[in-house]
Amino acid sequence: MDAPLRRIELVSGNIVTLKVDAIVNAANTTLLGGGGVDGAIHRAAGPALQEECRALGGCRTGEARLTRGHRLPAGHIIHTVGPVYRDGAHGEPELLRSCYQHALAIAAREKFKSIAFPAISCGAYRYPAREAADIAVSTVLGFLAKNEFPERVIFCCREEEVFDAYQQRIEQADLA
Ligand code: AR6
Repeated sequence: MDAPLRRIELVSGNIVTLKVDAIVNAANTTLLGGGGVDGAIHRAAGPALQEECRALGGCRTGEARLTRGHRLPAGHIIHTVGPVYRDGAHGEPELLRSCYQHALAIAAREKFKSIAFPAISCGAYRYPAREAADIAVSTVLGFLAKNEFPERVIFCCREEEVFDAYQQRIEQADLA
């Protein structure tokens, strides 16, 4: 197994274009679609995704559910629901960490080689980018240290501020 840091990658752009075993969706508890990355994924995957999601009956904040990728280049979608950020003292860090843990656990169970995450909660749910990047990178590195799958984790950031926060956090891990 390669060192965890060698198994992560940071890219900028649109997550729906990535040809990986699974992309992660920053959904809401209904799993029926919305704006942001959720809207982009539902548009690109096509209406059969909503049908599959409807049958799941929703998802609690901090948990995750698996569907097929439908028209996406990605084989599957792992839908997770991030916390709405209030002040950081209402369980937000634990819930955000739980999103990454649950999504990674599904990827490990399914033996997915590659998985791509958006910056969960960093848009409509207003999580501060640096704090979210810290949780995302530390949780993923911790998981990879103990698990063979997924082999590769991509962080896909659309906004420059969020990309920069991830880049800084990854550099910090590289120096440690
Ligand atoms: N590819 C990669 N990243 C993206 C894309 C994309 N196509 N589109 C947006 N982002 P958000 P949240 C970034 O709001 O904060 C939805 O309506 C975006 O710039 O998509 O978890 C759901 O239905 C930001 O950095 O998700 C929920 O109701 C990050 O993805 C709610 O929004 C997350 O922003 C979830 O809010």
